[in-house]
Amino acid sequence: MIELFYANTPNGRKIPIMLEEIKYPYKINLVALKEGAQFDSKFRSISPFSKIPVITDHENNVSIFESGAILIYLAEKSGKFYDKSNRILINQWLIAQVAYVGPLLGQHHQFHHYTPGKSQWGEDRYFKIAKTIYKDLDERLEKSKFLAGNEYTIADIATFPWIARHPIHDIGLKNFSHLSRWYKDISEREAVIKGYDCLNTGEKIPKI
Ligand SMILES: N[C@@H](CCC(=O)N[C@@H](CS)C(=O)NCC(=O)O)C(=O)O
Repeated sequence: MIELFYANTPNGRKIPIMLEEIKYPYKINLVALKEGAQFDSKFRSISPFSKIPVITDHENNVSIFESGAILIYLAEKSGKFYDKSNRILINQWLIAQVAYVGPLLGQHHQFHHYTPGKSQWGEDRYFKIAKTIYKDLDERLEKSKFLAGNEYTIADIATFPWIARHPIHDIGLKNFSHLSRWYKDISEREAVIKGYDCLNTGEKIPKI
């Protein structure tokens, strides 16, 4: 049994999607971020930066923080979505997501969506970067079916929930035909639909 410490944010959603894809049973512990539950000392003992997601794998008696590390752990354990012969490429696209795509789109969320009017500089800067990320992903997906080649991998699982925030990005996903094709394909996967709504609240993946 995997215990998942979760909130329904883009980083959070990566993990139930992966768990559904590999068909592992899991139990969700909701971490109420708005109420500051991430700063609880018990939670901090498994998450030193006070962030979700975290998993505890009771079979191996191990807890793992950082979404990329969790995806790699689950991929190695299940033998899925992390083909040994393609790891150089998968690692690049996975690390690009956790180190660049996520954090920078996250800043765009903050300045453009959550605190508009606070800083024109911040709004302009991260809007421009977010548009560049869309363009660069689109260019990649023109050449490649999935981010790391022909197969769906943990790099796609990591990136998808960030693009699923496209309605608040105001960039126009539909204008990026290759990124849209990739998004639509992934959003129709049964495991992705289930993992996205892992709290069973009827939440739907935003359409293009
Ligand atoms: N690099 C981390 C980022 C995790 C992260 O930023 N989680 C956010 C939610 S998406 C969080 O827990 N925020 C709570 C806080 O900052 O207090 C990962 O990929 O797991």
